[in-house]
Amino acid sequence: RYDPTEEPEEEKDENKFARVNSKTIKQKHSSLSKKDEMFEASTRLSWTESSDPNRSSESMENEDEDMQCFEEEQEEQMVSKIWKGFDSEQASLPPVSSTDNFANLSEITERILLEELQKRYSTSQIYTYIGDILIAVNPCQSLPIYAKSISNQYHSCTAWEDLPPHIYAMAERAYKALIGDSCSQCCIISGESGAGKTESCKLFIQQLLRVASSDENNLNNKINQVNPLLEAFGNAVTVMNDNSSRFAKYVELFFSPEGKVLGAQLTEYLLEKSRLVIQGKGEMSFHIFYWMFSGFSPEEFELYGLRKITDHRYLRPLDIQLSTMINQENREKFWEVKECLKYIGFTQKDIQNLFTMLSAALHLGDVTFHPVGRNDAAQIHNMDTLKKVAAMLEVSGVELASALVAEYTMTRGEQIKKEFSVHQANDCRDALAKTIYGRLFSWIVNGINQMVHPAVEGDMTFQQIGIFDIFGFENFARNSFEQLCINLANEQIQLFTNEHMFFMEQKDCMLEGVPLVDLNFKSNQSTIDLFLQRHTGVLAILDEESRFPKATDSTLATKLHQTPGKMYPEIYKTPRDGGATFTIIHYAGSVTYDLRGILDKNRDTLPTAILYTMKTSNSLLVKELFQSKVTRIGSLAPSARQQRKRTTTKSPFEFFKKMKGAKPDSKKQVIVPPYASERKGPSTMAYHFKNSLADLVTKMQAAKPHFIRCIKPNNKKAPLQFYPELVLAQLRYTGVTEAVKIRKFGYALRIKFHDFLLRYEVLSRCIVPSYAMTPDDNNVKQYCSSVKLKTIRWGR
Ligand code: AD9
Ligand code: MG
Repeated sequence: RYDPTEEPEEEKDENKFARVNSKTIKQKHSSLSKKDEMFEASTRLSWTESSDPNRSSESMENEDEDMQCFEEEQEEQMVSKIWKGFDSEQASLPPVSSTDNFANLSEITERILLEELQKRYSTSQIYTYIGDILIAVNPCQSLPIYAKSISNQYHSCTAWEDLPPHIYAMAERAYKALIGDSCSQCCIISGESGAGKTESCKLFIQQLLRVASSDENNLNNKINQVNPLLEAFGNAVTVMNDNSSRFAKYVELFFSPEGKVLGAQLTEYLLEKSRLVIQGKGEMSFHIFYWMFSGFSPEEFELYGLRKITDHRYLRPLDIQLSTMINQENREKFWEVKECLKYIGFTQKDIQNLFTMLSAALHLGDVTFHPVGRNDAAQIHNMDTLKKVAAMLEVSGVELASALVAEYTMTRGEQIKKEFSVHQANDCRDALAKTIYGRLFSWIVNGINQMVHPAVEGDMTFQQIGIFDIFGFENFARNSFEQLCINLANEQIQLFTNEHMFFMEQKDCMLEGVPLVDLNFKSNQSTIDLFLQRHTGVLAILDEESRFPKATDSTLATKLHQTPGKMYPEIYKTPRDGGATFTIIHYAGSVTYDLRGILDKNRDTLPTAILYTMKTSNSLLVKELFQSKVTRIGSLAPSARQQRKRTTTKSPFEFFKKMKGAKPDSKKQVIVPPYASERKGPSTMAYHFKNSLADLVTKMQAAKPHFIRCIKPNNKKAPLQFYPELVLAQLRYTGVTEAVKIRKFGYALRIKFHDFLLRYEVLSRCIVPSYAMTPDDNNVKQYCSSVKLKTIRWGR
């Protein structure tokens, strides 16, 4: 049993961090890499700095320089890790070309678009603009276009068209708009699974951090470390992507009025917890498990009671050779995760607790049941394993054992015991493991937020740039509740993008009297209504059925076929046999959903006895994960926590409202977004999903959006292979072909009338003679308001 009291609680924050790092790094790897040496050197420096007051100022300056070098080198190495083979000396951009912006093409047909995109792709020009939208075709290989020198070029470039299209240009746009218009921005990245959304998100953030870093408290590097950490716990190998995000995230970067990054905040949505207990064909569990088994030392194996990866049922996919997952690459990744955790600020104790929980979840998966007695009630088969789990969770073994095999209810003051069948006990065990994993993930995210959150002083308000990276559209052989949520989230993003691109554009053009061509793009609003409508939507009916203990897959299917099915016959297809499936014609293709087990997934409840057992655990972490009201984040030492003045927020939404200008109250304690089951209203997955979607839309609507559309060129993850049909399907369903039309006919190039007048002042003689006599800004402003013209548009 791991004793959390063994380590002294009150070690001093930064010094402790430095000491822990330095100590553990020395102990751990006998052969240190260059990065490790640098890291060790830096931590040693920060430790000696505080412990030796007699050092000369010269040596301190040298150390500062060393530290700066180290940070710069670390950032470059971080980039090179993402883009393997990267070499800043070879960094180069393709030349500017006439096809950089498709809105400027003189002729537009699908064929031309496709040919141009393919031509560009064959010369590694993966980025293309359509007006101000960026298309990014996944290169499926590292390209030398992300070096710092290239970042600088985009940062210092004043005219959009002077450099070829690039994700850095998009980040610059958002950044310049943030500073220039003092208005929050958001970047919406969409595309199917494996199209490159997460990589784009990383690059976008990287550019912002490079140009706006304040480098206080190593914030830049800390934020850079967030992604690898999240990916370790939230990403997995799927048939579509070897590093598929199994959650959606919204990253907000907060800026000072001068444009310096002050901190970040992360919101995670809908982790696919079910992956922990079962994986589809060709798919794997979350990366961290394979990395753990590759990287644990013999002592750690001993400490967490683990031996071989093949011993554990949850990690035993039928069709993948597990032994291949234990390798040097994964070993290094595991070390990196540990370094990241430490670097961000998790204590040694936090990290040990974290791996104890992960191991407990694995052992829990190995607990099996057999039927006994006349009613075939479930009985635990392997008590030794159960005891191991109980010891790791620091709960009573007897209580845990009885909570896993029976439910207890109170009727007329009497406690009634209802024994589980083996099937029910299996479900109960898996539900507990999934809850542990899901809450642990939230705990990590909350911990990260605490470390990278901006310090708030006085009346300080922030502007922000938010970046959405969601899981891509999915269509597997069997699609369940997870795919339904993922695809609905994609529909919502699609609707937002459409609304923005088409309807706003059309409205603007109509107001300004610009003639528009007929666009045959169909809105997907009805698909959103089909799912989200109150009372009659798919999710409302699912919630209603989930309240009835006697509801079954087929009663649910009948209700769905009869209500939303009848209301939206064009999108909702009932199966011929009337069975427990339905097909939805999504914007990206039709997907058949299997309703089997969906009610249980939606209920997502743990029996009260299990909750009680967890809440009474002796482990601070388990208690924290299962307590009713979350009152603190992570388990930072109090001194470290007190060091930061923070904003108070009860939900991501409230937090957002505060950041929009209200004065945050820095005295109160930080409250994290409550865990799923503790929110008001029904504690179903569908309910929380709806809330998350609403939150997502509010965030998107409150900022100026920038769009990045990621395209997958082939299904083999192979470089330089461009399958026109696959790409065309994506161009069509994401409305890219129509977007080109609207951009072109809506006049792709635009400039504010005010800026136009100032810039083309010399031409104004013929159009505004009185203005030309006194060309100053006030006159221009007056003239602009008198003609009520906001924008000048032109095209070819
Ligand atoms: V999912 O919906 O999370 O399953 P994403 O996020 O759209 O998916 P991801 O960003 O993970 O896809 O990209 C898939 C793989 O493509 C990455 O692991 C990289 O190997 C590869 N990729 C994507 N973009 C780039 C890039 N700009 N340069 C090099 C890239 N490789
Ligand atoms: Mg992703």
